[in-house]
Amino acid sequence: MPDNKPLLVTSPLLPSLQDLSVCLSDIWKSKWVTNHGQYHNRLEETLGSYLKTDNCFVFNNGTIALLVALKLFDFKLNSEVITTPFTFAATAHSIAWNQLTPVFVDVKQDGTICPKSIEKAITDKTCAILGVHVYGTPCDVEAINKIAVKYDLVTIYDAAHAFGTEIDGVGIGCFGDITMFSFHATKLFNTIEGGCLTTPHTDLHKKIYLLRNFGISDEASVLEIGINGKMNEIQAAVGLLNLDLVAEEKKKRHTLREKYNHIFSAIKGVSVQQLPENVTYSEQYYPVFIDKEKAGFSRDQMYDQLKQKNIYTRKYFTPICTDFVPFKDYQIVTNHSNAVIDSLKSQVLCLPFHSDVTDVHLHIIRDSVTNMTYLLANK
Ligand code: T4K
Repeated sequence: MPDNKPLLVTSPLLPSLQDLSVCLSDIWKSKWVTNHGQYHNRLEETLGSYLKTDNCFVFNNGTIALLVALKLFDFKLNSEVITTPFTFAATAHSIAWNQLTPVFVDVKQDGTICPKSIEKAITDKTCAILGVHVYGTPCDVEAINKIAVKYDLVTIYDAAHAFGTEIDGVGIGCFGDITMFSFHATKLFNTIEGGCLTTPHTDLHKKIYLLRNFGISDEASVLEIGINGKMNEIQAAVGLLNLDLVAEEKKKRHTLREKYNHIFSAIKGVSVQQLPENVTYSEQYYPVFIDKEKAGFSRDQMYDQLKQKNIYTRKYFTPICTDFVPFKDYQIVTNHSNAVIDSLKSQVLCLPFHSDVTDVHLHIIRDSVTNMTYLLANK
């Protein structure tokens, strides 16, 4: 292992300290450090055009942004929100924190929410669909939109992994009624902690603005039960600086993706993420899917094997939400004879995917997996 340093699944993209200190001096001089400052406003403007959405509301983290997205529509208490269990806990928690009921449905083979299972789960209490563009793979936005129109449902997307994803040149944040992006340190574009909402509905803008800032409309009036979702000036400065670095990091990850693809094309039973030609990769994660029968080894064996070599992969997203204590009694609605998620959750492994991954690391990964195939076949 180069330097014997552990190789982690992700590594934050960070601006140079020199560049950051220029911004910090400026912020210090201005003495305006949060509450819709200059850097905050500039980041919102810049991101709006980067994401091709015209509008963008930045938040102090993605989870608060998602809480606000769900709060916007004044859903009746305990209404049902159909969602996927194949996601980070924050997706389901945001529903429950709004005193709404998550209804978990099955996924497609690519890990995104299954439209047929969504339709099966609809009841007269359903108010919304919350899909997740997991690993930057877009949900079937067309099919979901048809269902939403047919049953008069709100469509919310969690695009925590899909920063910069486009379908036919259209920003992923343009689909559905509202979309959340996460800018956590583990995301390719990050503000250390942060996130944003985008929506095509201009009539929602004022309410988002209010909900993000305690519902305050002016010094003397509070119009909504809001929260403190504001991004501070230091986060925003990191964001503006990082935005300049994203293209280069994406290029490096694209090359890394190709190298990984090449390695796994020679390994039976391991498949990789394949997006349709009209969709761009967010370059957020590099998931592989291990079919134990075909590969001769399991996902967990690969995880352990790489860990022994100081390479730390992650089983995003195993356990799934319905394996967690708060949701353990929830069923998964499926339109398939065997729930797709049951096999998917034992197959997926996210490999280190960032520009610190070197060719030496790749050789270790390739050799470890190849040796595993050989050793297990000759056991
Ligand atoms: N929806 C989805 C689909 C999401 O994936 C997420 C977040 C959200 C909603 C919520 O958005 P935020 O509220 O977070 O903006 C991490 C992140 O904390 C979380 O943001 C992310 N998803 C999730 C998929 O991954 P953990 O528990 O895996 O984090 P942790 O601390 O184990 O770190 C992961 C890896 O990153 C480790 O190998 C170490 C490395 N790392 C981490 C940090 C924090 C670093 O190298 N430097 C760092 O500063 O949740």
